[in-house]
Amino acid sequence: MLNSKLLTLVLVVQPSRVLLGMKKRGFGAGRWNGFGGKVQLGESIEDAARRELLEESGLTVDVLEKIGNIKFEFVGETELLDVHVFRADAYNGEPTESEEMRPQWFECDKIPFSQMWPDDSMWFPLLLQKKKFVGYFKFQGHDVILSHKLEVVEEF
Ligand code: 6U4
Repeated sequence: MLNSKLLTLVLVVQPSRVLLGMKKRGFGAGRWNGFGGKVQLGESIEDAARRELLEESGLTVDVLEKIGNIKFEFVGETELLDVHVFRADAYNGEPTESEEMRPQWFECDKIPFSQMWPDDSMWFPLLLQKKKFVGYFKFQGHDVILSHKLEVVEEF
């Protein structure tokens, strides 16, 4: 059995643009991504999502909508990543660079998929259309997807 590690990922979406952060260190460094990280002991998943968003981007949000759940398996690793994806359509504060992330707005038709995790180009369109989804991606290394499943769901 694979152990699973709970992670969060928050995308702040405006009518024509989305906020991404360039990951400066750690897992996924060098890629644009949403803001998130590990859920701590005793913390709810949504509280972790808010904490990581604030730590990494300087933003707070009133409403976070749970929009996706993606599980990632990496061949040769014993840990499955269980990533809970949230969308926020309004935010407070100004995006601010942190030690971990450099935030930048991207127009929705200019999302830099070639500099993102390769799964993102598959589920981002669903996120932007506000469709809830569940996915599973099996990776070889960090660049190659060996197999995947992705489906739209009504509820989680
Ligand atoms: P620390 O605690 O800073 O060492 P780090 O190892 O940098 O943590 P962390 O906590 O930032 O990792 O978590 C990784 C982040 O990357 C989470 O928000 C989930 C996200 N992530 C992981 N795999 C992903 C993938 N394939 N596609 C994607 N996001 C992914 O879009």
